[in-house]
Amino acid sequence: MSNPLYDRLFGRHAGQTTPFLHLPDGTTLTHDAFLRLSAQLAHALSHAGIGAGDRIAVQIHKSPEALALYAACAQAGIVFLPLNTGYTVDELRYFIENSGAAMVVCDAAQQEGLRPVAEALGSQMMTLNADGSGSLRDAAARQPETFDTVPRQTDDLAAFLYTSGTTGRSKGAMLTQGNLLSNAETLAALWAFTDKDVLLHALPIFHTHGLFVATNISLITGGSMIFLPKLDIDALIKWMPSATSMMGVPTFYTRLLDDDRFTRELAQHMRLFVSGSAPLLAETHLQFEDRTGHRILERYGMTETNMNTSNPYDGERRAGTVGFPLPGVELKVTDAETGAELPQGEVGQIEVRGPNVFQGYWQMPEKTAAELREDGFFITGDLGRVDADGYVHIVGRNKDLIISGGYNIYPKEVELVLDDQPGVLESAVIGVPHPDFGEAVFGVLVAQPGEAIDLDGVEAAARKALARFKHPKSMVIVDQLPRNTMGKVQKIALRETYKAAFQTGAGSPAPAKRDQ
Ligand code: MLC
Ligand code: AMP
Repeated sequence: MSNPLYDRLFGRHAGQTTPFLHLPDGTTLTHDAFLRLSAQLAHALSHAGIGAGDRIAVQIHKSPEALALYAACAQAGIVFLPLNTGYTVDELRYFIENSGAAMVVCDAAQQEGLRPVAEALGSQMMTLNADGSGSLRDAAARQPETFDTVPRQTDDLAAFLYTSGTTGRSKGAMLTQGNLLSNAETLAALWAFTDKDVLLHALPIFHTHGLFVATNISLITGGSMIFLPKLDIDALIKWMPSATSMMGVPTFYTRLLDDDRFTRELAQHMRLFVSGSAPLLAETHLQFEDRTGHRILERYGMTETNMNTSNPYDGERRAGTVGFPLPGVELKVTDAETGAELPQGEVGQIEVRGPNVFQGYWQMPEKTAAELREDGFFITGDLGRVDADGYVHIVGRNKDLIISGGYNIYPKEVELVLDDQPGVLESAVIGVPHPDFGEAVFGVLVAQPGEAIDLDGVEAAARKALARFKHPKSMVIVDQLPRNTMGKVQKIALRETYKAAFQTGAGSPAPAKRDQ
């Protein structure tokens, strides 16, 4: 019996002493060494009683060991649940509880904070630190370097990725082996990846982009990755001469363009630059071409669907568009009210169907039914149109969502925290243009009659409750929020009012202030 995900991404490299990970200290981990490490981790998990179908919640820094844990889960049939390293204990409690994770793997620094959460739920705890040390690694060190792969099928679950919800409650998107494999195979072929490719990898590995797009493509083709812990422009510039390709969110490209050392010569040998997870401004696309002669290849995806569309590898990569539906993926633009397909060229909600589309939200049948139609089309919540040449344009969102530096923030989640603070009557959280992050979180607060709001106190509360990237980068206090005749807060009007809030100094947020 086989295990398609493990066999096709990992197992095929057994015994191969070709490089897999080039690390910042100049060392290299081969495919074979990586697999031996992952087999040891699989034994350690199995020894702890974690087996096929169990979930493990993982909040750890990017490291070869962290990636090997993903491989170990694939080999042992365990459902991998990676979590943003920025999440607070308050946020993690929900994910661990909701997923029923049998084990929590975290950095030692988080262990004490998370222990009560894990204990209350009966989840085991192990640690894996940024330097690869920790109790999981210790347990693995004593184990054999081969592991009997647990049989799985393409429709077995491989991973849960939590995506925030419009009501403030996150939903666990269930992804099967087949979902991940179909996308990896399609993209590797479409973008002409081979075992000669060296991918410059500075994305986090707890989201679709860094894990399932970048890593799975490298694995399926047998290429290697320059595996950097995070985005650091000095490191990107240092390592670029050794790379053939790079993937990043738009902030990667704007930061590179802001650096004079990023020259045509530095980028000349590169084969491919890919952007996604947030809109790449046409202006950035054009500036990049002007500077380097390369056209960034923009693609469009989401947690629930992996990748849906891509600009062509050979052919015109059109600025401001996300290209064509991937082979095997159907895309239609529909009327949000009726669900009827709209004529070509009209703007409506984007729906997609294909082997990439997830199975639904974990234990949330109503939410699944609301977004995933019975005929298999998933309602993305993005608004777009298809032009006469077939290019898809994303023109907006039908969901109240902010995308900041490629991270999603649902305003409701932030508003719930702000509304809870002393002196706050209500709040509205909006996304406004930001030179570095594309969009940034901006909070508009209204005080209770006769009361004052302590903005420092509000910030302190946000620090406890929410990951840093979700915090308003600036807040204002106003007398009242603009509402329509139905009493609904007019966020469009607020976005218009505060659209220049971050346009003053490059990247530096305007100070919190009272708006008279
Ligand atoms: C960091 N900060 C952010 C932020 N990242 N704030 C808002 N949005 C973000 N994305 C905060 C930090 O906590 C810090 O706060 C301050 O901003 C400055 O931090 P920094 O050092 O400049 O940030 P940096 O570490 O360089 O990170 C920026 C980034 C990173 C853009 C490189 O956010 C990143 O790697 N984003 C990629 C996200 C991603 O992979 N998305 C894919 C999702 S999958 P303070 O106050 O402490 O100073 C998906 C599907 C698809 O969407 O299609 O791919
Ligand atoms: P996530 O939930 O983190 O997977 O984010 C998915 C969302 O990111 C999509 O629904 C889009 O709104 C947005 N997105 C991803 N890629 C692009 C892109 N190339 N252009 C515009 N928006 C994008």
